[in-house]
Amino acid sequence: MQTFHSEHTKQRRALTELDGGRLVTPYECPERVDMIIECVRESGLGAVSTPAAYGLDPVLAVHDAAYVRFLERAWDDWVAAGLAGEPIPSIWPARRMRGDRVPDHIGGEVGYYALAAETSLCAGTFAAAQASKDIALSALDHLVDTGEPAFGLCRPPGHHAAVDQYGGYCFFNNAAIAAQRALDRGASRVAILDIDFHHGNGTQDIFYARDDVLFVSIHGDPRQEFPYFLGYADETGQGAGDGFNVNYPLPSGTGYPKWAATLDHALERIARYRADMLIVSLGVDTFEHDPISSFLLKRDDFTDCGQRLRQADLPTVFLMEGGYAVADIGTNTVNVLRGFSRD
Ligand code: SS9
Ligand code: ZN
Repeated sequence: MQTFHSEHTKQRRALTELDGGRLVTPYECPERVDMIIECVRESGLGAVSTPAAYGLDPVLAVHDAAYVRFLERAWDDWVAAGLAGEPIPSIWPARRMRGDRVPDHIGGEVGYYALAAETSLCAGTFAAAQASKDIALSALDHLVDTGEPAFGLCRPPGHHAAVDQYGGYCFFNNAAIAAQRALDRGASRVAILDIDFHHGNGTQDIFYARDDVLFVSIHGDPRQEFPYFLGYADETGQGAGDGFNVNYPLPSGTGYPKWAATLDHALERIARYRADMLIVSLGVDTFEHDPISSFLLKRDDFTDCGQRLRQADLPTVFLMEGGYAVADIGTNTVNVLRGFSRD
């Protein structure tokens, strides 16, 4: 399996994350990529390639243009406004306020475009987000061109990014951008399986009214876990998309037997859809020692997960999402990929 990787993803190095009531060093850090690429190289998984540059058109195919322009200038505007520290929203268009006005001041704009406050912006965020989607697109093109599976070592992750909102460490929705390109290149039914610990609210949002992308997510129950306000089982899609959104919320403390049985259900749903391509939003924050999550998967469980994914027998692209136990992130990620590749 070929891996796509870029050092430019490390241009995002925010100094702050709002964690509970304090500012901490972000969990979503550049070292995550170093750990994963080191394990990929040691594992003999396959070649490591640099992504091609695709520009912003594939981003604009799923995201709002004003949102993309905001991300490009937000850091400079924050600094120019004389604000200290890193951009963090302090007010939103919450219920009973107006959500149809974008203010002119950066302090209001961050509230308009952020869905959560933990994700500080920084100087390199836009460049890293661009590298991340280029990785996703290159992995997708590799699959379409060769028929061989690929791993996109995306960072920052993407699945929380909605049409016009960032948050949960995500800016561009890499899986959605890749899915749209797959359709543009001739696929007719794309399945996105999101196995990150957190619900992929952004991916769900982007495809909620569509039947050409099936979105299936297994995640911590939003009653107890981020993003709290989406990811419930009764969210099944709307309009033409009715029936093409499937959420499997699971309680804190879920271990591998129950998680794997749920994965099998998810794969049955994908098989019934007769998907012609599978995009896996691969988060390994389901790990038992992840610092911000509450599932109990062990290192070897990730290998078994990869083997089950292989049983789906679909052209597959893996795109990196979360995983914050940095010391183990490489092992856990490569275990999935090797489990998938093993005959
Ligand atoms: C940590 C709360 C983190 C955001 C989680 C985003 C995960 C992205 N105090 N909340 S995969
Ligand atoms: Zn996550």
